[in-house]
Amino acid sequence: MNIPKSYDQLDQWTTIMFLYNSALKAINTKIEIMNNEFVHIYHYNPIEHIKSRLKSPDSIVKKLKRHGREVSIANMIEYLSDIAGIRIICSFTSDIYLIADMISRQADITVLNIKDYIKNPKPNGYKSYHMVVTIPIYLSEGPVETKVEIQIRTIAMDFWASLEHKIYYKFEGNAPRSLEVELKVCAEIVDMLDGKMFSLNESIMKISGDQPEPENRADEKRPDIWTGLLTGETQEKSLREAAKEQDADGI
Ligand code: 0O2
Repeated sequence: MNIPKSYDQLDQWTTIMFLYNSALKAINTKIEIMNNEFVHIYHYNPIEHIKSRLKSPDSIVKKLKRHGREVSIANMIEYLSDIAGIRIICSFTSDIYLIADMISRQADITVLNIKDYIKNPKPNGYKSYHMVVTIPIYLSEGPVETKVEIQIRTIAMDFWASLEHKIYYKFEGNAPRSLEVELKVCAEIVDMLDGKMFSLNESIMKISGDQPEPENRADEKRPDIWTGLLTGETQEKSLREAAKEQDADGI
C-alpha cells in the first residue's frame, strides 16, 4: 500500500481507515452489480446478503500480538489481510464458487490468496471460502492498491460460524470438550443440510425446466454453467460466453 506523499501530514490511522473503508465500498458495489447482472440474465439471485466491517482497533492489536508482531501501523498493513472484511452469504455451496469466480474475473481485482475451508474444513468444523484481494482506490495522486478479505459461505455455514465464534470468545478459546464435540456434530449436520437443499433445488429446477414458457428459457441455460462450476471447469465457460449464447438465441 503506497500512501501518497500529500497524506504524510495527516493522521496515518485516519488515512488508512479511509482507504480500507473506500475499498469496502468499491467491492460492495462491484458485488452488488454482479448479483444484479446475474438476476438480469438468469433470473436467479446467487447472493442472499452481504455484510461488511472494518476490524476494530482492539481486534487489530490482539491479532498482531497473536501473530507475534509488534503493534504498529506498518505491521498492520503488511501482516493483516482482514482489516477490511466482506462476508457474502449465499444459499448453495455451488453459488460460492460461482461468486468467487465472478470476483476473480474482475480486471481491477488482484487475488492475493485463497483459503478454501469448504474443500478443506478446519479441524473444529469451520467451513467458508476466503479470498484476499486488492482493489485500486483512485486518490487524487493516483491509485492505491488496498487489501480486502472476502469470506463466502452458505447461510447454514454462517449460522454455524457465528455460534462457534460466540462460544470461542465466551470461553477465550478454551471451550469445554463437550461443546467442541457438539459443534463438530453440528458442522456435519450443516454439511448434510447444504447437500440436501442443493439437491432439492436441482430437482425444482429440473421440474420447472420441463415447462417451455419463455420465462423459463434463461433457466434452461443455467445448468450448463452450474455443471461446469461443480466439476471445476469454471475457467472454460465464462458468464460472458453464456450471455453471448443467450443473445444468439434471441433471449
Ligand atoms: P474476527 O474476530 O472474526 O476478526 P488466523 O491468524 O489464521 O486466525 P488469518 O491468517 O487472517 O487468520 O486467516 P483466516 O484463517 O482466513 O481467518 C480469517 C478470519 O476467518 C478470522 O478472523 C475469522 O473471522 C474467520 N475464521 C477463521 N477461522 C475460524 C473459525 O474456526 N471459526 C470462526 N467462527 N471463524 C473463523 P479473526 O481475526 O481470527 O477473527
